[in-house]
Amino acid sequence: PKSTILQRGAFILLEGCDRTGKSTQAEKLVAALNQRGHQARLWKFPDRTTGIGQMIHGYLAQGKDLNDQTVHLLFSANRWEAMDTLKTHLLQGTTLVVDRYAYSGVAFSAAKGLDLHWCKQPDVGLLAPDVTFFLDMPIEESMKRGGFGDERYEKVALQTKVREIFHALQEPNWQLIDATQAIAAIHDSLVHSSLQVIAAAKDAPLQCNLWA
Ligand code: FDM
Ligand code: MG
Repeated sequence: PKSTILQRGAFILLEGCDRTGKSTQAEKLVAALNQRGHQARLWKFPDRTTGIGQMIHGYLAQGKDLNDQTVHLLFSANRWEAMDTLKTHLLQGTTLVVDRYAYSGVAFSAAKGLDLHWCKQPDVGLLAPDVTFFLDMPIEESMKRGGFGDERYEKVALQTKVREIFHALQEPNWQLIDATQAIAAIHDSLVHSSLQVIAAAKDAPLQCNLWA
């Protein structure tokens, strides 16, 4: 019999500032892909469930102080500790819908004043996304969605800088999404693009070359 080669899943990333709808869209996208018969699952960074993730949570939500470089490296380590699991899922044919990644890592740390080049280095060689959907909207608009919460980075001035740095980090496989559109309209275009990305990625090798 003809041997069948397992086709890998796609690495689909959603990036953007706070309150742009990433988590809503990520959940809806996973459900829609599953409904269409694609194995898909959600992954969220930071993953606050690990030991490193708990240190990050203490810093973001519980007022624990850490210096900027240390926090940056913890966010990066939180991605590296997930790599084997993410690769296994992709190689087993599962598409990953990832809510934030290294672009958030660099954008937030550089917005705080760390050197952009330095910020990228710990994440060099991570799995590279097949597509990045950048959900973009003016910070004043996202603020109208009920304002920011109490976590450390939920401040207008910082988010404004983060947005600028995100724009500077754009790569050819980014798709800019106008996040002021209706939830259903954004969802439809994410599903449409994701199906194309899944079809294109299935025979391509995994790329462990982020920023390499
Ligand atoms: N954040 C997120 C970073 O500063 N670096 C990172 O590497 C990542 C993944 O953590 F303000 C910031 C972005 C946000 C905060 O993220 C918590 P969520 O998505 O709100 O949980
Ligand atoms: Mg948040």
